[in-house]
Amino acid sequence: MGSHPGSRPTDNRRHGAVPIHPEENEMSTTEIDRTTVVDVEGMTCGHCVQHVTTELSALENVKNVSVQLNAGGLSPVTVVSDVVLDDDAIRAAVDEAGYAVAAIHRD
Ligand SMILES: [Cu+2]
Repeated sequence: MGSHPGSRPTDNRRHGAVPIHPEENEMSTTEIDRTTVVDVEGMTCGHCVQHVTTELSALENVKNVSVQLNAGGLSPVTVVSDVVLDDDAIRAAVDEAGYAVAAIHRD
């Protein structure tokens, strides 16, 4: 260590000055997608899907919500997020939409 020739002024030249991707410049340090599947009870139509999607999408760190409507049964709702979601937050959101959480599965 410390035995560099010291006579190389081009040591800090840049590799073409590539700009940082502007959209990745937010506050995401770790980009690991977490998938949570929530079995929601009581959804019967597209409006139900809309309500649940809206409420879950409003949760912090949620990136994507997709509902597989199973009218009259349990509809699996897949929630993709940056971090592991809190069960209580999920239940509260579904409850807010007017439905019940039957189960929460994580990959
Ligand atoms: Cu409905």
